[in-house]
Formats: sequence, structure tokens, C-alpha cells
Amino acid sequence: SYTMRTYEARAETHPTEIGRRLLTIMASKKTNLCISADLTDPSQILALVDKLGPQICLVKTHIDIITFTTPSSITDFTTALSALATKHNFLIFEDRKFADIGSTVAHQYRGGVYRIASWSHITNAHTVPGPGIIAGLHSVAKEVGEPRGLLMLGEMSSEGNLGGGEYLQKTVEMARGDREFVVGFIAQGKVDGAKEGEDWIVMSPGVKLGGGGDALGQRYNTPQSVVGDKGSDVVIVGRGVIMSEDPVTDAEKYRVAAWGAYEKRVAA
Ligand code: 5FU
Repeated sequence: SYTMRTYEARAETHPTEIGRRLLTIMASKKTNLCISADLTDPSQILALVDKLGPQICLVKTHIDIITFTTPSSITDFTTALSALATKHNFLIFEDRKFADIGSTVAHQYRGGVYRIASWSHITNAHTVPGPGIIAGLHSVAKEVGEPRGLLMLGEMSSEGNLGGGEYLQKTVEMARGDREFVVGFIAQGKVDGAKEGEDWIVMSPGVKLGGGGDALGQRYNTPQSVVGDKGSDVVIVGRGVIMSEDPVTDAEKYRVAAWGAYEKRVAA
């Protein structure tokens, strides 16, 4: 299966341009760590991301949790974040979880105050509305004129979520309808039944060394479990790093654990 191939080899053949770019970054920086920058102060996010830049392949944002005081401060933030992405060679993933009909998500992706498509290389969407959601988002991605990719949510990390199993399989079927734009999935491990020539990048949130959970249904797996045992590609870590007294030291622990799990997997 493609999960036994190296990121370097997959970077040559991935069907999406964003997939090729991300896998190239992962291989060259030796990192499959994505930081979830879930802070509410924009300058704190930028300072943190500047420090962690060398250790990550991707930054995940929730643009709508950030406290912006003026409309222009949104653009200032996204411009500064994009400059950091260039400086440190990582991509940006807005965890927007679109979930409406194609026409509405096209507006939400292109416009409003956040103009997500203009600065975010990757975003994600629920499959609940059907394939029109992919078509709507893809139409906006084409307007941008720069590579954009989509992750479909096939399974969530949280207790009691309705994903996984048959839902995940149906999500994969839907993704097959747009191999140029859909880069892969949010799930807790590789997808079953990938066909010859398919390559789906799987990213897993809900990762913390030591496991456990939080008071609101989050459940944590370790980097070894999601990447090594279950075949996911990218670990997404929020509070495990961002709430640390020493984020750089802790991010390095996650990078080493997730990269080591990947190296063992492809050497097997
Ligand atoms: F799609 C998902 C999911 O299934 N679980 C998640 O936790 C997304 N997330 C996001 O990853 C969530 O919204 C947070 O932004 C982040 C996890 O943060 P944590 O602090 O590592 O729990």
C-alpha cells in the first residue's frame, strides 16, 4: 500500500499539486508535525509560529477564534502568517470544516471577512451535504490561481462522533470524484481499500504524548499509534505544544516521535 512508500517517493507521484508540495516539505524538513495554533491573540500566534516554524510542515488555524479588533487586522494577520510560511517553508491549513451546499460554501470560502481561499493552502469539509460541497469549494480554488487542496472529514477524534467505519468509506468514495483537489482525509488512520495508484494524505488531530482526553469529549492518541500502528501521515498537535512552558522543546518531542514512527513504518 502507498503508506509503505516514503514521503519523498509520494511527493513525485501525488495526484494533487498541494499534496506534492506538502510531501516535499515533509521529506526535506523531516517533519510530519502540524501545529494547531489555537490561541486567540493574533500576535501570540505569530510569535509562536515563528519559533516553531523549522519543526513543522503545516500550521492549522481556526481563523474565527482569533480576536480581531478591526477588519484590516485580519489581513495584517493573514499576510504575516503567509510571510512566516514562506520564511520557514510550511503550508497553512484553515480548519474551517465547511458543511453546507456548494453555492454557500463557495461564498464562505471566497468571501466574508476572512477570505480563506486567498491565504489558506488547505481547508477541510464535511461530507454530509454530498459531492456539491467539493464542487463548490473547488470552483473557488480555481479562481485563486494558486494551488489549493481539500481534506474531507471521514472520522473525528472526539468521543461519540458519527464518523469512521462506513461513513469514512463513503467519504473516500466521494473524494474519488475529485482527485485533483481532494488531498486526503481527516481520520485516525489510513483509509481501507485504497485502490492501485491512489495516495491519500491522512492527518490526525487528537494527538498527545501520554494519551488521555479533555473534559469536553476530546480523545488523544499518541504519534506512534496514529502514524506507526494505524498509518496516518501527519499528526496535528494543539494543547500538547501550545500550552507548554517550552513549546520548542515539546514540539521537538512530537516531531521526533511522529517522524520516528513514520521511519519505522516505511522501513518495515
Ligand atoms: F477534525 C478534528 C477532529 O476530529 N478533532 C480535533 O481535535 C479537528 N480537531 C481540531 O484539532 C480541534 O478543533 C483543535 O483545533 C485541534 C486539536 O487540539 P488539541 O488541543 O490538540 O486537542
